[in-house]
Amino acid sequence: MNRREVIKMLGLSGAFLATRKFSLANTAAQKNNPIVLSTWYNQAVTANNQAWQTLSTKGSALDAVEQGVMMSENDWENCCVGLGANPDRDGKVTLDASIMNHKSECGSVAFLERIKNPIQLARAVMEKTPHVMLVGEGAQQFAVANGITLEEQKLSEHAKSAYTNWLKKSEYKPVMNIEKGGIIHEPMVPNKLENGKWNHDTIGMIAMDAQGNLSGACTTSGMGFKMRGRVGDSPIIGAGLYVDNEIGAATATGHGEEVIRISGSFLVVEYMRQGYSPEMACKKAVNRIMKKTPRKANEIQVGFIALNKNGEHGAYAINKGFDFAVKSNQLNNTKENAKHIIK
Ligand code: SD4
Repeated sequence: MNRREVIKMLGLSGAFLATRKFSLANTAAQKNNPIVLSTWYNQAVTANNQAWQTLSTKGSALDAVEQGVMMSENDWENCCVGLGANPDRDGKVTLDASIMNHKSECGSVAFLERIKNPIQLARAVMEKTPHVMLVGEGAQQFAVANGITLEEQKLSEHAKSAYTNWLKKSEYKPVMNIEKGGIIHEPMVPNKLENGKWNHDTIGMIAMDAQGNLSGACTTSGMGFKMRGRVGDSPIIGAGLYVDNEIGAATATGHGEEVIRISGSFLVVEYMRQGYSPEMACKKAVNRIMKKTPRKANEIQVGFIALNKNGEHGAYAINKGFDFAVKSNQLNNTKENAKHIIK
């Protein structure tokens, strides 16, 4: 073998070693380094803390996200998740939820009434039926058949006052979702704002567990005062939520119609598959919305959060005011403000 051949051979093995090192580094990042992030800081902290109890004790990401988002569903004061949330324009609370695990198994429920924890029912659809999605009365029947009690149909005090207020004009005009300090979401309740405890909007949560597996969950009452029967992006796999255990996970919040139009969360994961960072993948999906929507940027808000297989996370929104929280061994529920395309 001459010198040139030796160098060539060394070069090749160098490249091989570099590749090998990279994949080992990735593996190290995935394993034993759980992470969870969820949308809208004000509710995300409580939800992440709950999820962390599972993740930090080597539980599965699936259990973690289910338990985590249930904190918002159980919060009667939450404007936009669970039975205490704002009703549709007929005064009925209808809920949407979805869940997806590392095996690409998924389940969802939509247009669901009188069920306290839609996310549990979505998981039951995933685990106990041959289907992915159940809606309305059928979903309710399935819940009852599984021993879930139907709750009384009533509005929380804050939802009642928001609805009474809304009825004065009865206009369906969703405005941008922006956390405290920004433009106020129409159904916001003044006393919650004064307390500084406002819980904002849909909760979408994505997590990686100590085994390096990904899962996600998303649950909401949808847009306040929507038409009866309206279903948003949150229960639509690929729109409000998507997980591919080889690549990453993503979830969305904001105007669901805009997210559905571009299969938003699926698109974010596909951009990560192409090699984009989670933040850049979210940005490209947001840009896609702006390219396709007939609406003006200042009329709509959509935010995505994403997590890749290396445990890296990121987010992007159309407008400012989208906050989320991240919890891991290194990050203790840090509040992150998503970058936004409209300055
Ligand atoms: C929906 N995407 O039903 C939900 C609502 C939401 O922040 O996320 N609002 O369209």
